[in-house]
Amino acid sequence: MHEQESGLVSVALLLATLASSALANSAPVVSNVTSAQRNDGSKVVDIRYNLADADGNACTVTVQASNNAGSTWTVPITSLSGAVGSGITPGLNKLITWNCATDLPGAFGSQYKIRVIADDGYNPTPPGMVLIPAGSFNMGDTFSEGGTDERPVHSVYMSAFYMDRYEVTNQQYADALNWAWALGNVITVTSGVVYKYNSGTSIPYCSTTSAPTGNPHYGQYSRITWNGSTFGVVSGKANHPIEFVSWYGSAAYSNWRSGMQGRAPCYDTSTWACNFAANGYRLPTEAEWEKAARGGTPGHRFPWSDQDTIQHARCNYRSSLTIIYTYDTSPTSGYHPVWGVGSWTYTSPVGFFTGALQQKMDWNWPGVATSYQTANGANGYGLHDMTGNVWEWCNDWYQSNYYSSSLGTNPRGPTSGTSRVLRGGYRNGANAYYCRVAYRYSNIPDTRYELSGFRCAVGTP
Ligand SMILES: [Ca+2]
Ligand SMILES: [Ca+2]
Repeated sequence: MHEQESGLVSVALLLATLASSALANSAPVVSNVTSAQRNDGSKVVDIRYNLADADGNACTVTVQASNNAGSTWTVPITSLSGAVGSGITPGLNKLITWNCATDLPGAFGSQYKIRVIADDGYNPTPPGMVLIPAGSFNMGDTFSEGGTDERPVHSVYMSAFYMDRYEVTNQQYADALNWAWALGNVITVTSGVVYKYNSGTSIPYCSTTSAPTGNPHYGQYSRITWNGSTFGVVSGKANHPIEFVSWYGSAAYSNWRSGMQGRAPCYDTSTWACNFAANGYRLPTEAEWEKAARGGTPGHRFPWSDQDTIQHARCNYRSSLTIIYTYDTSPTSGYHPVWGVGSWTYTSPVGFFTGALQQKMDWNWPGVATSYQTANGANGYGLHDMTGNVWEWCNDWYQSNYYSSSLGTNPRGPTSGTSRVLRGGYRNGANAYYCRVAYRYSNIPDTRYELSGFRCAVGTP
């Protein structure tokens, strides 16, 4: 963005922002914005600009005005004609005329600026996602209190990417299963377990409620239903995270979600290689996950930056009963006081920990309390549940000494391995130690135990 100001007293001019950067699309660019007030007594202002769009999209052009040199853009500016509104084709020296005497009768000032914005209709932010800006961060255990695999701390530069604001939910997963089922030859359901089509039982994706109980299927914990033709979700669990999903099932979902939105799939489901150049959904790399989890504020132990301690009010985890971590300052111990009950603890709906006083009648938790005061568990990027609730699969193979040889820019993990990375702790056996953003966990990619879920990322071009 750059700006120019005209020398006129009553109106200045400035310009050119454009908002889109694009995936499979070139963003429009506004340039050479000028504004000049006619000196014929009409008070009409002529606004000129150039509009370019490399792939030729017609744009919707809007104009904003500021009377305080750009601090705010709230001046009414509606009496416009010319190259403004929808269907504006790219070209040079586009002209908008503003009858400012109509919008601003009697106004006079030297701090006016005008901004021209062009939108080619392409939304650069995938639905449900947050842009994690490019930049460097210190990855690893800056407190020197974790496992040796969390060190050495090393600086990593990450390109911008998008990250899901929430863990992928049961409803999202069931919708994608139905989409995949309708395609045919993508998935098979055998004894209540969803497998990759034609893989026998070697590539399990997830279990449904009719899967066998216990290891390795854990059908009793599934919230996905199957009636022989349609997948659904157990009542009340639609906005809870999918769990007991394998790494394969997480990667496959990423492809289905891409297909549902006309994006190119990232995963080759024969080799499970990830094409990072594709514009579709994928699992975050381990470095992307940790950068996102840190919320833009370096050097903290948990996703939030206002404290380096953890409590039940902020996330769904198991507060230490016998092992004492000084940073676990939860006044309640054991399972979460409203999401755990008896010998089991349950997922919380994604984004539950907002700082609101939550009511049992709204959330139907298993605990007996009728209300529960949460604290804000979102981080600086607005991401929720980056610690606790469910473990989150990452794209990378796990290697304990990887940090000693990690690339300094966009590391993508070792080229092979036996286990895939899991991050962020969970709600059952994991105490505060496992909830630290630096903690690294892993499991073999077909496992559905360990209460594992995931969220997706999308790269930027
Ligand atoms: Ca375009
Ligand atoms: Ca989580």
